Amino acid sequence: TDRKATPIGILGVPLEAGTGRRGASMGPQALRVAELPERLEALGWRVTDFGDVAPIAAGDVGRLEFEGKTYLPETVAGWVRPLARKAHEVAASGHLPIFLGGDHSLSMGSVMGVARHWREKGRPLFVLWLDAHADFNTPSISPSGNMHGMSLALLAGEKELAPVFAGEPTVAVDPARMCIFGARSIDPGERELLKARGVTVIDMRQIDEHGVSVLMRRFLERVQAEDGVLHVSLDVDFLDPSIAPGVGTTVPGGATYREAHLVMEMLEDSGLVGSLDVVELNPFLDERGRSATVLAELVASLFGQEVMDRPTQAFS
Ligand code: 4U7
Ligand code: MN
Ligand code: MN
Ligand code: MN
Repeated sequence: TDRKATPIGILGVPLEAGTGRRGASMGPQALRVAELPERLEALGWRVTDFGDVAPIAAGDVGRLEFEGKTYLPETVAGWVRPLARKAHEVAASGHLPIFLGGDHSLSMGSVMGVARHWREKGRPLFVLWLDAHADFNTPSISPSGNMHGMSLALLAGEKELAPVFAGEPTVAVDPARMCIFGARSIDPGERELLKARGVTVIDMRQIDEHGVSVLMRRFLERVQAEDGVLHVSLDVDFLDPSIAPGVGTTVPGGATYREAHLVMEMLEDSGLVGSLDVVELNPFLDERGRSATVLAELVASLFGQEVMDRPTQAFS
């Protein structure tokens, strides 16, 4: 089937309340300035930019519900509730959604909406979390209280985070179908919770030892075997800070330029990707647009940009 028959739908999410610092709200615009949509059009995709999501009031998510252990929960809830609705709408209208962040708490909404769509279609949803972090904290174990470090835990259905969606069920994705890839900073409480929930964690040590391609192939084969569809959540800090400094939470020892592109190229070859988040870009911390440009290039790779046509038929 021709993947490019599916139009791409872009949604900006200028949310920064999930982090401890300002600037990520400028991310969607910086990615547009780096010509992310135009690069996809040049590859033959039809692209519609649906503009930026607008937040609503979510005063019912009091600080009290989280015992004062989270930072701005009502603001984050006010963004991710309408985002989940919009994400479902864009997916249901036959678009392949790309969410431009904004901090990583936005994935609470993007994945929630996309998950509803695939549930209706009867396809199991897998999540590939490309990140230095696991984002599997809950309010009671988080060292910072920042909600961008809690999104995957919410999506796995952790009860403590249910007030974000007003107590509606939040098991968007079976934790056994989550794969964190590129991890190198996991908090002690998170580590235990990840093990208890059965999340796959591929850390940088494993990537050093086996290489990106073996590890990616292993995961993609699982998705394929279950006739699944894949949501990719790309956090800028997956990349080494030397190639992408425009992010608030740099951790040394990240993916190189080529490792990251190889991940994208393998994802493209798999044909399994149904939606994408590009999150945590902080243009205020960037150097002359470098990080925004690297991200736009990576997204192009994920949607078919290649150096040479690969003779897949002849050699497979
Ligand atoms: B990001 C952290 F403590 N784990 O919870 C936390 F190290 O979306 C960082 O991956 C979370 O950038 C980083 O605050 C969230 C911290
Ligand atoms: Mn993250
Ligand atoms: Mn629907
Ligand atoms: Mn991160």
